[in-house]
Amino acid sequence: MARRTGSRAEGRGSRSRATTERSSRRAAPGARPSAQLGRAQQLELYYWMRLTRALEERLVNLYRQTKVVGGLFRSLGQEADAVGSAFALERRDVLSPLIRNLGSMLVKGAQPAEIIRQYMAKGDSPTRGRELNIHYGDLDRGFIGQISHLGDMVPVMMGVTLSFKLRNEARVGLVYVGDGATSTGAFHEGINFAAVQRCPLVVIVENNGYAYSTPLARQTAVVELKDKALAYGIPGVRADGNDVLAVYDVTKEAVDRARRGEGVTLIELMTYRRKGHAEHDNQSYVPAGEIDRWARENDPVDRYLRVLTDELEFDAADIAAVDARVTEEIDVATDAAEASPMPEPTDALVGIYAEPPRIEPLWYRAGIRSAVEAHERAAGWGAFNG
Ligand SMILES: Cc1ncc(C[n+]2csc(CCOP(=O)(O)OP(=O)(O)O)c2C)c(N)n1
Ligand SMILES: [Mg+2]
Repeated sequence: MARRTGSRAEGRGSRSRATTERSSRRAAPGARPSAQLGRAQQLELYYWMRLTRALEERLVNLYRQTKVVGGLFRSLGQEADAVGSAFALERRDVLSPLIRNLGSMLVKGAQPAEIIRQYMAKGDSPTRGRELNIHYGDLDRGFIGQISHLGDMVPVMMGVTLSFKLRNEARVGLVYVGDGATSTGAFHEGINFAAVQRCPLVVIVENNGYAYSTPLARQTAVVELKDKALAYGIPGVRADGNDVLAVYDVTKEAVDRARRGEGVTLIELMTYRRKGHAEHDNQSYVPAGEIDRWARENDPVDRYLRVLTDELEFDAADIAAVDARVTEEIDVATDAAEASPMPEPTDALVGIYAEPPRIEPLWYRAGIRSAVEAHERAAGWGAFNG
């Protein structure tokens, strides 16, 4: 058991693999898309990863103060996967995030204050307290609202990208799935149809080793998830998900390919879930030492910091300026979210199926105070004419 765990950890552990992939990137620096990134963009990648981590750490503080109403899902150790991949998209492209893609949403324009409001179920949060984490979307900014059903966003994004193709729009869609989700029927049907239609879709499989408490080897006999691509006749590639530049490179190549009309690519990003499924999960099923080893040897933020300083020659002041900016932004966002009102019962009537909401002038209207009144109260609000 110990040996199996050890070898799995070694296979996933990736110090050697990471080194190989990092060196292959270095071997032909001009050939990879990341070689085209300017200095500001190189530092921006660090900013997004640091922002993601700081925001989640702040959410943990709020959770422990019982101010987060529902569960809290972390992406600790997976920040490079989310940020590097979303960074490869253009403004007009659309991604479909999961709970561990807070970083992707931030890159696409989600604001820390709205994320905190959302977790605190505030009345002026994007879902007005009707949803308790980050299951909300904004098509203008290019992120689609996620749903919990594993794999189901693959057929949805197949449809989204088929519409891009039918309209001759040069837009690309990116859908994230976990290792566990690759064993669902929806994943299979969605990717199969997207492949045969040559939809401009990139499928990112975040192989973080676990689905809830189930390790990969207990839920699929496939060893390398990239090999599932063979069944659909599309390219499948595997990359080091904790190397933000490698993630950017592999995603950018797939995005460019999709935009050229060459269809779907499946990318398996090797990473590790250093926290439990959610904050309540004590990870008792994880072999001793595994989490510490990943934290010590393969933290994506630490690794990129070394690239920034040792290879790209940023100095300590550049890094410190980003860190200070992140702290300031999270503090300001927290204050704003804390000051937001909780929803009123009548907020539940807004933005559902009928505009204006068909409410009867009954008791609950008397003395009504609604957090959304100022924001999106429909013109005909309260004018019951049924
Ligand atoms: C179809 C379906 N089955 C089961 C669940 C319950 N469930 C929610 S998250 C999860 C594990 C997901 O694991 P993975 O796909 O590897 O993503 P990760 O959480 O590791 O990012 C499960 C089983 C679900 N939401 N949908
Ligand atoms: Mg997983």
